[in-house]
Amino acid sequence: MEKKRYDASDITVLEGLEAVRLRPGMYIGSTGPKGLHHVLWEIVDNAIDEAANGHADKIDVRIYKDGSVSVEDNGRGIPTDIHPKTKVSGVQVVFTQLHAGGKFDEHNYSFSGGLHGVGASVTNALSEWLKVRVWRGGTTWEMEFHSYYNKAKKKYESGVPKKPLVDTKVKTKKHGTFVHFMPDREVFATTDFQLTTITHRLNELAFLNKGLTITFTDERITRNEFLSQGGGDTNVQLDLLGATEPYSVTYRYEGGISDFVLYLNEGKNKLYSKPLYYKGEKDGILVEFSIQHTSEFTESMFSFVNNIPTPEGGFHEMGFRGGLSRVLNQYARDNKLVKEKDAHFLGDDFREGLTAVLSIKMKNVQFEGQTKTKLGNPEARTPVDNIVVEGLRKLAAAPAYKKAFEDIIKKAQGAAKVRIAARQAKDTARAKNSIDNITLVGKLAACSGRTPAHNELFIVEGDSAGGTAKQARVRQFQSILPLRGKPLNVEKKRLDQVLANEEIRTLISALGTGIGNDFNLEKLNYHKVIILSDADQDGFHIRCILLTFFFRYMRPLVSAGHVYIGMPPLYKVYKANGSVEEYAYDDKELQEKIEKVGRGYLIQRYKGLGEMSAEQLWSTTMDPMRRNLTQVTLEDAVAAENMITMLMGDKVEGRKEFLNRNANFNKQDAFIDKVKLNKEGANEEE
Ligand code: TTJ
Repeated sequence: MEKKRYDASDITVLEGLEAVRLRPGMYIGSTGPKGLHHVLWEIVDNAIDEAANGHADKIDVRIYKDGSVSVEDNGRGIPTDIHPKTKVSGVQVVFTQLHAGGKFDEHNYSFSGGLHGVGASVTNALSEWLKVRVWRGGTTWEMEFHSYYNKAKKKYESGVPKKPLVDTKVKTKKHGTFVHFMPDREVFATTDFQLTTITHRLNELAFLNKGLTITFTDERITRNEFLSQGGGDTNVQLDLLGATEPYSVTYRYEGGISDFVLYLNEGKNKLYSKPLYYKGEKDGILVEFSIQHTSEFTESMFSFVNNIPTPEGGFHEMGFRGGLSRVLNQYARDNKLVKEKDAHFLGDDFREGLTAVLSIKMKNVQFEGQTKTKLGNPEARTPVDNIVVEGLRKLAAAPAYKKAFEDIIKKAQGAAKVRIAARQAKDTARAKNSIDNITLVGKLAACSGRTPAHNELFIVEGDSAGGTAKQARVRQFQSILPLRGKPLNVEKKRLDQVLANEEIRTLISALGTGIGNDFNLEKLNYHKVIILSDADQDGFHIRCILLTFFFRYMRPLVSAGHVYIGMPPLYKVYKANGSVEEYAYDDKELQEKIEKVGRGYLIQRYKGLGEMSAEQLWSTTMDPMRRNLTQVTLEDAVAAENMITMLMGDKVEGRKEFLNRNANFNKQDAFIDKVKLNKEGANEEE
């Protein structure tokens, strides 16, 4: 280390980074996979800002073989001149000065994805090394930082400049910023960047930033490795020319969020082919929305604030819904599409089959809710409402959209009719048998314990496996709900049909939360809801249907991480004399267990849960100490939405292909992969 003098401001700066290093969770939520990706998003956000302000139109993200990652933009470049106040370069300020942005404000940082804005210095503080290159004013600047253990002081020094900012005098016409860093293995539980996590988010960012080109390259994997591992679109075709090139993908959408809507509606029947799109600004809030109706019955709303997803909704969505409902009701009246004496449509009527993307930009954002992904700024409501009204009025006046608006009203009329009929049917049914009143829950074998946080509900495929599970369980905290046959495909049903299904009603009342708008997570009776199905096609289908149901009607249950997939073993490796018994959950593990058991091993392959004894089911699948549970969380609602449409929707081709490709059930199936899985306990840090 070269000797360097630091002035007073440097010292507070370094102390700032030390604080980050000491308590990373305070700044990035966790040191698990989420936190790891968070430090990358901090850097990407800076480049996105530069693009959003019109100074860059290209961003490249690259993962290297050594696990490091870089982000490059073609913007103006971070300022390289000396900051008069701190007496250090702009580059040094950016990477060593903790961003002021409200990180000590309880409401302003989030533990669950979404909220960035703690600044590039946090990434620096949590990196083994970080290198910056700036192309600006015809020359190339470079600077380097590192973190290391200071033996004399017996502590880590974090994000310390290794080289000052230097003008390398390498002449260039280029302008932009390149940041390359290695996340610190001492900090993160894992430093393995996930290709799908990154590509999903980059794709989303490309949708949200019209015309921006984002490329992603992963040098850890070749194109053909990627394709043969089931990546890419449904057409898996080995690429002969680029076979050994690193996997690389480019996202660019001229249509921005309208292209996003088209992407979400892929494979659905659209009422009109061109999404409605409008952008406006009011009271300092930028509002952009795009909508398209399909023949489906459910609503798919994806909202964003400052490019951050807000799956829990909030005031911007309220404004959107209010504006949409008002302007469409008005349109129906003005154009005599409804009779004078007819009742108004309800907002719900206009949102049947609606796919919408709403993206707003505003200052001083407050995130709230279970997962801190709900916009809590009431001042966002009216501007969004007004711009939706203004935009849809303008669009409705254009002859090209006349048919679209008429079809929207027609669809709403259908929805209103069913709503009124369902209400009447429900009122009659409620008198005898209200959902809130079912006390005797079908075939549920309820546990005796009364502490929801300790209780587990196993949803088991089939009566026979259900019977085994009942024998195996610990009655104090484990409940068993056997499902006979297949519960109905909720994707294709209206709410009233879903509620007519007895198995689903049993499930709803067992969970205790209610569904849809009435859903209340606080009433949940079981903090672990475990789907236990066979590792075959039927089991896969049942699992998809249940996840679809949770996704559609109990989404917070999934996003709060209460849903799990139980993983029964596929094989038993044992000796005939009974001296050893080992279980394997996939083919790789099978090989390991075969080696472990040694000569004279025998293999039993389990075809279904029903083949196991109660003792085996307990020890391999139900015992909290030994089982292999996988948590389902909603990391990527968009991917889940698409996957569900493909698996559960009307079009058959994609599904067949998908099922063929994923016929190897030993692997995590791709649906599950899109929804995002964590090993039990893996996210219980912080
Ligand atoms: C600041 O104001 C003067 C002109 O440049 C502005 C700026 O900082 N632009 C900028 C920063 N462009 N790109 C960045 C950037 C890019 C990456 C990849 C990482 C970071 C920390 C900043």
